[in-house]
Amino acid sequence: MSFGTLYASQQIRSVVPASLIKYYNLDIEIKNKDDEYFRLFPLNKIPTFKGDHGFKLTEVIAISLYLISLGDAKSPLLGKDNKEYARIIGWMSFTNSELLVAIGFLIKPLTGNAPFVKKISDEYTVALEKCCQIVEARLYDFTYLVGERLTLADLFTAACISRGFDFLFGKQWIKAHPNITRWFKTVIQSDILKDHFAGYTFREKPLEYTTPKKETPTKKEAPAKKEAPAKEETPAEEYKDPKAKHPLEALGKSKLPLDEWKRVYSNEDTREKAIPWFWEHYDPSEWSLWKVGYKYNDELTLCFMSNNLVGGFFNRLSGSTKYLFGSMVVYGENNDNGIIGAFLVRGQDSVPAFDVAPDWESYYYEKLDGSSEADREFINNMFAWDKPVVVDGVSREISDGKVFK
Ligand SMILES: N[C@@H](CCC(=O)N[C@@H](CS)C(=O)NCC(=O)O)C(=O)O
Repeated sequence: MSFGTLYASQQIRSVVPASLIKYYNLDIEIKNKDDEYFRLFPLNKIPTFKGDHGFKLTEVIAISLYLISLGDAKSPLLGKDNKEYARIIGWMSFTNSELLVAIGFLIKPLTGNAPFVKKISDEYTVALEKCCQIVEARLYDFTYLVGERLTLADLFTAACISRGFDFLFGKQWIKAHPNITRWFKTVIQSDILKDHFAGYTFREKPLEYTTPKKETPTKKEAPAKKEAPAKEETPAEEYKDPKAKHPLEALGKSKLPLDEWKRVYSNEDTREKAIPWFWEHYDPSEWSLWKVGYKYNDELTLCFMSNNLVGGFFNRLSGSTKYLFGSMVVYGENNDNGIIGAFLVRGQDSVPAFDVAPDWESYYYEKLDGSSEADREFINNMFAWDKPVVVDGVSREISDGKVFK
């Protein structure tokens, strides 16, 4: 009997619910956000659960407890008595609203999801260390958070703290926190988490924020080749079913050879050769064209930070490299800029190609018509970066940009 649907993503709070479903072999479909999700869950956070007869759950703690109740209502993961049960909830709440929030504020600037603000970083470095000291002291006295047995609190806290190990905790941190490290290594090898964390490696040094180099777009210069995303730039290692295929694979091979287009674009003069090649080979029955823009331009500050945001978005889109090509520019000046671009997308829908990036909803997607003169001109300009872009009727200079290829 199907119990329902878990809406999950690659973000960290999905790890425990998805791992529980697999461990207990529950008949629950794990899905990315779809139209129904948006209808049912207006807060637009992950994870959420949809059961039968209108049963809905939000909040990772509630969802995890419910999933265990379906798998094994008497599970030792829920503690041996009501005091342990209450402590499990206490630790999970602490992790969800204190520890993970501090980690989140520290890693967002590193992954291009927020501008770097030293004051905020300093504040949360102190807050995170305070949280870690509490956990470290607890684990000095006990094998696990609640006592001598593994509970749901350990699974959830270890999953969340992995984001710290992914980005922030190097060798020195590990030396200073031997109990958290010992406990973390044990918990990620537990039957429930071991598949997700298989082959987990620790970093040598914390990732530090570096001001990205400014790239100046010029008409003739081929945009820099896309480098493989550095581990630290990609908030990967979160829930991802290793066997899951990209949904766009189902569309089969397309006539337009995307790799060849990417080569033509990189090596040939954009206006003279690449753009004519593009329109000669573009087939609207197989591919669609999209205007993609950032939704929160008002919040952007320095141009290089906006460009860094685009870089982070592109890194997180790397799962769709075979199905996407696009170019995004930053227009305007410091404290008055915006992000806009054009994309070629396999299929007729933008969602399957873009929702591989956890931050895809920070952008809007407007379908373009390749047979319309105005839309063609917009696309050509976005590919060539050699003219100002018209946004809301105002012509704006392009200051920076990146190409997804
Ligand atoms: N209070 C919620 C928070 C859920 C949450 O913030 N989820 C993150 C992913 S780990 C999310 O959906 N972020 C997207 C956003 O904030 O827009 C819970 O504990 O489940």
